[in-house]
Amino acid sequence: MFNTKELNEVFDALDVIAEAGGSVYKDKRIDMADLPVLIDVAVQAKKFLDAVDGFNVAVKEAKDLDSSEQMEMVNRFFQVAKKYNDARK
Ligand SMILES: [Ca+2]
Ligand SMILES: [Ca+2]
Repeated sequence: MFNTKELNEVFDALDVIAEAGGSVYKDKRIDMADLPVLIDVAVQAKKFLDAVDGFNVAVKEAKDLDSSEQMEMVNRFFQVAKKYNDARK
């Protein structure tokens, strides 16, 4: 049986990317003003390592979700989209 540990780590990384990406591209360009955001992403590098480490397990977890876990993952997906949209405001 699988849980959603590795999947959640993937979503944790996507959260960071969505938030930073939305913020950086808000003005349609990357410049020095975006540096603090990019540094913040770099500081959270461990989340990316965690997401990559065990990604093959995350795929197996995705194929083995029960209905409540499916809802949890759908919810996390929409959270990523929301973070991106909010960061662009
Ligand atoms: Ca920018
Ligand atoms: Ca992982």
